Amino acid sequence: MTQDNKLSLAEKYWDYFKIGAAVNVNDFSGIQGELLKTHFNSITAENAMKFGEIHPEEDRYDFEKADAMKTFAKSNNILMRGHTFVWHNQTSNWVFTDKNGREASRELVLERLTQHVKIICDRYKDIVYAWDVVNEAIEDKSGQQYRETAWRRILGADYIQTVFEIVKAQDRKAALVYNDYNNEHPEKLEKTCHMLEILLKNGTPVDSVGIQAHWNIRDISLIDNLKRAIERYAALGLKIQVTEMDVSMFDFNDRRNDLKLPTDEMLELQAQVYDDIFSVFRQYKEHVTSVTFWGISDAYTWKDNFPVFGRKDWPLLFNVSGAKKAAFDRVVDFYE
Ligand code: 9MR
Repeated sequence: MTQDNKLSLAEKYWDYFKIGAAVNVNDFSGIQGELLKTHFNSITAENAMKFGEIHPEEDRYDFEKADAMKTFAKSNNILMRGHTFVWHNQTSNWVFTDKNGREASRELVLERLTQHVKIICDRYKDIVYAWDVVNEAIEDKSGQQYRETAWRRILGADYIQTVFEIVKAQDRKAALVYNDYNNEHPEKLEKTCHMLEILLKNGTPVDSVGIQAHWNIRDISLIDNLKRAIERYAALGLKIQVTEMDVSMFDFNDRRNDLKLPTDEMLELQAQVYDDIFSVFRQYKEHVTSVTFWGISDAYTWKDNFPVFGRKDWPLLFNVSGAKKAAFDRVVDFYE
């Protein structure tokens, strides 16, 4: 198969959904920058817009990185996803602490969150088309519905609805997303639908489910699970955004750390899995509105440090030199 070298992933998927990548500020030049400009029409800050990064102290915001992202996006016709407002990670303790060092009251945390959301929305809503409003609020442990977090403890059991309403009041246009990992797995899917049904029944302004899609090449249930999940979420009237996709070479429980390069068998299997996944996304294009990779090329991926610290992984469509992998060719090889 010959591929046009200039073929753009985002252009190929123009009539389907946006194609995004998670970025850091050093991605805007060199090979990563070229890949972004050619193949992507959406970016998500991998870290720069998380609460603790952009608002490290009560009276101090650090907009530098997020502003640089917005500038890059604007000059290249790219839109942004806003990631993320309410999460149990990467949120500074000051948010939950009062001036006497005690746990802050509900009223104080609400006031701080509202102010934070207002400032971020005012600054970025001209370019942000979707906000990850609440991230990873479902508990992984069997039989438990919600993750116990400071947000939930302080704001109360209906905090998710409250947070969506706060964001809606500041940005009436962007899609508001509930984002999580493994939410295509049967048990977490049930928990997520349970939560969403309650939210929708109560009139919560939630528009989309974010399926993070931290996947791997060995998961034989993936495609069935994915189809079922998309159908369930769509049946609730919600759109689906694929928010953090990568397809690791390693099963989650595989702690091997002896490979310098991916094997041919791995690369071929990865190409097949990506092919299958994108066929599903295309099949459900009425419901899927964006597909974001959690990185640009294998030159840098958070998977290099998770779940095995320092183990190289190769989960994306471009290799460590920025060249297209077999997976890329398969993802763009369709005529419909
Ligand atoms: O990729 C992010 C990594 O650089 C950070 O160290 C980590 C900190 O928690 O967060 C990673 O991104 C996460 C994302 O924000 C939410 N879903 C899971 C992602 C991978 O851990």
